[in-house]
Amino acid sequence: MRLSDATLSRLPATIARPRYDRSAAKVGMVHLGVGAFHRVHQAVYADDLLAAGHMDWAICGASLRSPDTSQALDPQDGLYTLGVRSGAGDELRVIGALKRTLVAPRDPAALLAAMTDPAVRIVSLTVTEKGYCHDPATGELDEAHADIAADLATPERPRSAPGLLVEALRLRRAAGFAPFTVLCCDNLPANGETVGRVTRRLARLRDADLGAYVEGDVAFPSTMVDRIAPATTDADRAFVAARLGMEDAWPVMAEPFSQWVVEDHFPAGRPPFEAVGVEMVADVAPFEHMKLRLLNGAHSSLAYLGYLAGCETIAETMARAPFARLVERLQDEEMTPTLHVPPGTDIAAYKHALRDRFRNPALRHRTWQIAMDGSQKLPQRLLAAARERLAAGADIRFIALGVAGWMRYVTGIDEAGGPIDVRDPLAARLRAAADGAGRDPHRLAEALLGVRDIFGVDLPADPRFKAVVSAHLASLLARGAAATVAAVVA
Ligand code: CS2
Repeated sequence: MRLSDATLSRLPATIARPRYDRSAAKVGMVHLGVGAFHRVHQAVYADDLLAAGHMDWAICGASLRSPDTSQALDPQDGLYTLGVRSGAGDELRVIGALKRTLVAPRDPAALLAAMTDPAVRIVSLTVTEKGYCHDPATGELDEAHADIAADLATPERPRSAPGLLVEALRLRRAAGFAPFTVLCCDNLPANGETVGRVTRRLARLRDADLGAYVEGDVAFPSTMVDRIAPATTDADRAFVAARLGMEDAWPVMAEPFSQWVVEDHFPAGRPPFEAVGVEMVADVAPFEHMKLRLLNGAHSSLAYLGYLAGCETIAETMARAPFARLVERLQDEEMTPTLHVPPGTDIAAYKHALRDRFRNPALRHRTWQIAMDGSQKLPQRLLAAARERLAAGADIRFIALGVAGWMRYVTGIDEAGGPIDVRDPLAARLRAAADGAGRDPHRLAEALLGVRDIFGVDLPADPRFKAVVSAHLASLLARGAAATVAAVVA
């Protein structure tokens, strides 16, 4: 038996499920990038909206690459299980907000038609940092990107996220429909502004008039999104099937915590997000900095250093006292002083809760998963704060340790001499830089700091930055991550 509309009533009574009439729900949002994060976060808020009777806000979810999600969820009528895991046990809930799933490369016309439907007033995105085809150091559109070149050559068959947005907006305008609002839900700095910048630029490269339209008429509110969601494993699938008494081809797992802060700028209209716990604010920046630097900055540091020290998960890394101490010192001494704490936030309690979330023993969030795509993550997670502190003449030794951990990691060789499966759009370049430099820490630091897309031109030119990063890297190469972290936090 498989989870679907027809089998919903046969679920055990303990499993929460949609109690609304799914057939009456209408698609009001198209989402690009219907992966695990979307399904544990935005889709759950949408499910709450539908349950509260706001029936115009179901989601049509699209994958931009792989057909896997659609193949798993199509036979299930878009239904899937959310497993919320904590030390206190697991709670399962079936989510009904995904009305339809599409696969962009298989049928781009169907996706563009969905995005052009006048009932759709929001197009949201979680396509990961690299999906925006921007230069991570400057935030500008990477005009040399293969997908952008392709989308300029055949704009009516777009394959990049910015290409899809531009073509759908053009079609809506041609049909006389109001534009949708673009809602970015990725961990980018000033995410709305960044997506707006690349979308406007691409529209302008297509034609000046379209560029002016996107510039003048389309809103790109910024957001801060937060919920930890490890990749689903076969063990999770088996566990969920046993509890449901039926198969679910692709359940998703998450922690209990969830937060969504959204800039309240939706000229095309929006659901009553505040009714389901979304914080609607005028300025997201303080929330975004707090989250990217305290959570993601610490997460990436733990991922590289923990992986090197032989830890499979974040919880395992946090169980080692020096690593937990590093998180505390990084957050308290170097990151917090760079923040404007959002009004109403108790920052000490926020950090305390964060560290508890990292310790969640039930989550099994792999260090290798978080280590992915470091070239796209480092600038907003670690380097922005480093720049501000260097400008103020302040110490950066804990931030620099995360950066050095990343450098050691992208050499592709672990501490036992085995290979590391480095996943990064720049992996080949990083590996070539590392191989060319050999194991001399100064040459290695110098070679990797030369990757401008990550470090820009200012950081490599700052002797203080280079000195502290190379000193950490020397220790990582000579003594390994565990001993280095212990020495730095002592
Ligand atoms: C993580 C994030 O994989 C990663 O890089 O740092 O996905 C993190 O779990 C989320 O941002 C939490 O909201």
